[in-house]
Amino acid sequence: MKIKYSDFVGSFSAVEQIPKDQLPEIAFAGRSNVGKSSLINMLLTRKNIARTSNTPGKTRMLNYIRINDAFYFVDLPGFGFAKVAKAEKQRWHQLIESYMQNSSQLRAVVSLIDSRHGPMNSDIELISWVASLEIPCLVIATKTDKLNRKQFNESQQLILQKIEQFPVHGPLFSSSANGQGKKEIWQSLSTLLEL
Ligand SMILES: Nc1nc2c(ncn2[C@@H]2O[C@H](COP(=O)(O)OP(=O)(O)OP(=O)(O)O)[C@@H](O)[C@H]2O)c(=O)[nH]1
Ligand SMILES: [Mg+2]
Repeated sequence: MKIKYSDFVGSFSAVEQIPKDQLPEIAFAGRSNVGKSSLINMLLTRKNIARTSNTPGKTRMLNYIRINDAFYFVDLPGFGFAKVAKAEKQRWHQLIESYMQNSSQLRAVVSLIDSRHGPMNSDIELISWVASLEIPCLVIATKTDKLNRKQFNESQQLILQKIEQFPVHGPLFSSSANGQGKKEIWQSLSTLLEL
């Protein structure tokens, strides 16, 4: 897919506020710090259109990025990070849940997993829940630049084993540091967006 332009549209803390122009949406979900915002930047060849941080908990709202005036990427808050206050975590969780249940334009959820750790319980919960909503799901394992070949093979085996029971696409593997996976991910997203 050729990216002509991408614009940051806004951050929304309630589903009632999200854009209503009927463009299809792809949402990026996963644990805090897994690399959701970094992957969006990598895919769009932008430095910081989705804001990233070393400190988990950077993304706190539904962040909308419009691409080619044709579709949106939605950068979601992360889950599972211990240092965020419990009430705040609950609020993010509810926001993600209500978004996934109510956005009529959501075409697929990209479930990001850290390739060094494999799927955690919270990742499996998300995948299973997205499947129960009958929303297509693409699994992407991030940060492959941190693995050697042996670790990469092990990671691939482990992820395949843990997700095979779910009706998901992937796993694909990515590195926002060296661009690995960009082409394959765009191919998969284009299919999911029917573009
Ligand atoms: N080496 C390496 N580092 C990465 C990669 N992707 C993300 N990071 C780093 O991981 C940290 C977290 O990245 P973010 O993209 O902000 O993670 P996030 O999932 O959006 O986090 P929250 O918004 O807090 O939920 C940053 O320090 C990134 O530079 C990758 O592919 N390789
Ligand atoms: Mg983020």
